[in-house]
This record gives sequence, structure tokens and C-alpha cells, in this order.
Amino acid sequence: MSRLSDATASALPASVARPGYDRHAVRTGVVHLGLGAFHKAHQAVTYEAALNSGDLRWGILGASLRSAGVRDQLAPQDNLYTVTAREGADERTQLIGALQGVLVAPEDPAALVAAMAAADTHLVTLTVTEKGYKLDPATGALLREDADLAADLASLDRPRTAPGLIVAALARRRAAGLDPFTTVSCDNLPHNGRRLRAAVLALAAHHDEHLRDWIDARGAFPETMVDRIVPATEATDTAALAARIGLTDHAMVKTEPFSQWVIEDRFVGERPDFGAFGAQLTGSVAPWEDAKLRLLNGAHSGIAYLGGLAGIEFVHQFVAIPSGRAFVEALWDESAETLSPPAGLDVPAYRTALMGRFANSALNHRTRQIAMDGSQKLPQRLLAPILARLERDQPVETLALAVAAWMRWQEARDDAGNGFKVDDPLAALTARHASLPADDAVGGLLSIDAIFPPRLAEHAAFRRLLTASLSALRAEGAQAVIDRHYG
Ligand code: NAI
Ligand code: CS2
Repeated sequence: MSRLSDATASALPASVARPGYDRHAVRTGVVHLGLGAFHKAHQAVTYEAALNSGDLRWGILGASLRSAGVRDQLAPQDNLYTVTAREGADERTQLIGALQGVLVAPEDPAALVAAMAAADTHLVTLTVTEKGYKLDPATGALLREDADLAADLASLDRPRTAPGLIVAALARRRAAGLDPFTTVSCDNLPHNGRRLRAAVLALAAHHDEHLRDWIDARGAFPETMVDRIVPATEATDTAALAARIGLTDHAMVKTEPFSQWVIEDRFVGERPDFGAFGAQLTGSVAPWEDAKLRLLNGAHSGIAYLGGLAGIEFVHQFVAIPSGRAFVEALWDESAETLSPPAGLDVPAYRTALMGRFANSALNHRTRQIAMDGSQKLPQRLLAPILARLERDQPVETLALAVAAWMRWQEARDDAGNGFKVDDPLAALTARHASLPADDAVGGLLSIDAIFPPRLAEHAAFRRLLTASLSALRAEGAQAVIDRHYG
């Protein structure tokens, strides 16, 4: 079967929406760091809409900071790929032409810095995962002991990290008399803009205080809340798409119909008319971000660890079990009380919609994928609402069970005894404690201050609750514990 490319795209069925603009007339206004599934299915779709409206400033140059895989997938396809939104039996596919090219930073960091420093580049955006910012998950401070960051602290001649690339490119723009670009984190980090700004300023200050002051005065790092469930593409997805559209797309992404992007209206120079293309510009993102990180992502993490331990592969399978669905609702009952919902967010309706999104069996969202990088995710998803509730002497039984399940997950063995690799930058550290007797394991894991703030680590009642939950998970198994409490 032929592969998707400029030469073959005309053979696509009429049902596939395609670019309504001349790809060769597009200017590259966006450089995106971390060209992964989520960017392709979320922000890129917004830029595609801008291009289709006739605003040809918003082509994308993607960059991988780690490997050549995505570039090698897309180059033979002239950087074309498709986004397929699935819900039950319904699926809609769109051809995306906004991507103009892909750079691989380790191969040629200078080329990436030059692209970020180009006059046409108005936005530098990121989806490098929570761990890509080289920040302490609990405090947000730079992880100066990280090898790549240490190299960027020593020299920015060949930057390796996202903050390093941004500082090097901003220095280049300042020297050329250009304004900074607007730097937009699109990762599930709390106060993502503020955290990225702090990392960039700290790294800039290390090299040149005047550069730091210029970025501080002239730069913009808007906060964002980003939401679209985009599971990793699997071979079966690619094969099913090829059978339907008659071309092979090795860079396809699958997602849901839902998409939301809330952006703080804080930009330096030119930007797309985001509001016209479905994004929400606002003065305050935090209430939206808290709701999404604590309700959607908090439930996701609880499902990932409890479901994963019980041998449940997919999110929709977990919520199809009555006790699983009841667990999610109980977690939402606890977390929702810690929110200050923004005007326009109806929390009960949001929860109902979320449960429908989780139940979407067409996504096959793997619990194992969500379980990844838990040390980087727990603080904002589960620990923040727990802290808020403990400060008000409110119970945290369900949130604590989700944390205990993460602790049990660190043992790298599910309830059936199947071993697995804990995919987490702190896995070596958590493994030291995970298999100790329950209270020692809990105490050791709570002592990891990159994850647990002292107020939690020192909370005796919380530690006792975690120890009881972990003991039950070890003795009965996750499914039995969920059935006993929520069945
Ligand atoms: P992905 O695995 O497809 O892409 C991850 C990207 O991050 C890749 O380009 C990878 O090279 C880069 N990366 C990973 N570790 C890095 C590091 N240490 N330094 C620099 N770059 C690094 O994952 P996907 O689905 O694109 O998700 C990426 C991020 O997007 C998530 O971590 C999350 O913050 C955010 N997100 C994802 C959603 C989803 O459903 N997939 C939804 C909402 C937000
Ligand atoms: C998921 C998120 O993998 C995970 O951690 O919880 O990627 C989730 O799919 C998105 O935040 C949904 O917007």
C-alpha cells in the first residue's frame, strides 16, 4: 500500500478533511519542542485551523530533543500526518499540513536555536513531558544535578535541555535586536508558564545577568491548561487507518472528539487569533488547570495504578466495572471540594462528561501509559488536593488509596505476580523502599522530598492511612480492595 505524502494525498477519500491552503506559502511562526502525539493532535490542529482561515503565519517546525524517530517517520511523508478522532463506532480523520519540518536537537542544536531565533518565529511551544523541564516536581526548582542541565549550566554552545535551548535562542534574538518569542508550555504541569519562566530566568542568570533581566522584562510565558486524551499510537491503529483511507500513515495519531485549550492572554508579539479557533484566552488559567489536573488527571493516575495492579489494560475497562466507576466518583468527591471553579465551569456536568470520555472504548488508552512518570505527576494530581483537605481536617481515604496504589506500583509486580519496569525518572530511588514492610515502605517513599512536601511526609495520620491502604493492597489485591470499599 502507498504511503501518505504530497504525491499521494490527492488519493485520500473525500471523507478525510485536508488543508485548504498552499503548504508552500506557509511561514513558520511556531517552533515546537517535543513533537509528540499530543502536540500533533491538539495544538497543531489549532494552527491548522488558523492556516485554513487564510492566516499563513502559523506553520510549525517540530523538534525532538531526544531521538530521530519522529523525524524519520515524517520526512518520507513530506511531514504530512493524520489525526483521527474516535468515539464509539464513529471516527473522523483530518490531514494536517501545518508541520513544515522536524529537527533533531542532538544532531544539530545550532539549527534549532537558529530556527527559534528567526524573525518569523513568534511562538516557541513545548510538550516535553513533566520531566523535560528539569524541575523538582515538589518545589519547581531547577534540578542542577541533572547531567543535561549541568551541561547547559556549563555552556550553551550546544544546548541539550528545553530551558537551555530557549535561553540560547533568546540570547540570539536579543543580540539581533529582535523581541523575544512567546514561550508556551503545553505540559500537564501546575503553573506551567510560571515554572518554565523561572527555569529559563535561573539558567539565563547563570550565564548573563543582563540577558536574564531582558527576558524578565520583555519575555512572556503564559500559563495554559491543555486537554485532549491522545493515547500512544499502536500498530493496529496504523493498520486500521490504512485499511480505511487507502494510504499508510506511520505518523498518525488517534484521539477523542473533545479538545480544550485555555491560554493566559500574555504574549510578546504576534499570535494566532486563538479564540476564533476554539481556544479560550483568559486572565486566569489556574482555576481551569486545578480542575483538570485534579479531576481528569487525578482520576487517571488512580485508575492507572489500581487498574494496572489488577491487570486491567485500558481506562474504559476500569470504569466499566461498577466498583471502578464508584472509586472514580469518590475520588472526584474528595478533589472537587478543593477546587475554586472558574465562572463557566459546571463541575457536576464536567464530571459527567469526563466519565463519558473515560468510557470511550474506541481509544484503548492504556493504564500502563498513564502510569509512566508518576513521581512527576502525583504532586499536582493527588498530593495537592490531599494537602488542601488535610489542612481542613477533611478525610482523604480515596485519594490516599490512589497514592498507596502508586507506592504498591513501585514494587514492579502486579497482583498476578507479573513483573514490569517502572517507567519513571525516580524509579531507582523508589525501588529502594518499595518492597520493605508496609510502614517502612511508606515512610521511605514519603521521605522523597522531590515528590512529597514535608507537611505531608510528617503527617502521622496520613502515614498511618497509607500504611493501612498499602497493606490491604498487598494482602487482598487492588480489585478486591476497590470492590470492598466501592462495590
Ligand atoms: P509522546 O511520548 O508522544 O511525546 C513526548 C515528547 O516529549 C517527545 O517528543 C519526547 O522526545 C519528549 N520528551 C520526553 N522526555 C523528555 C525529556 N526528558 N526532555 C526533553 N524532551 C522529552 O507523549 P505525548 O502524548 O505527546 O505527551 C507529551 C506531554 O503532553 C505529556 O507529558 C503531558 O504533559 C502533555 N499532555 C499529553 C496528553 C495526552 O493525552 N497524551 C494530554 C494533555 C497533555
Ligand atoms: C494522562 C494524560 O498519561 C497521562 O498522564 O493522564 O496524558 C491525559 O491523557 C491528558 O492530560 C488528557 O488531557
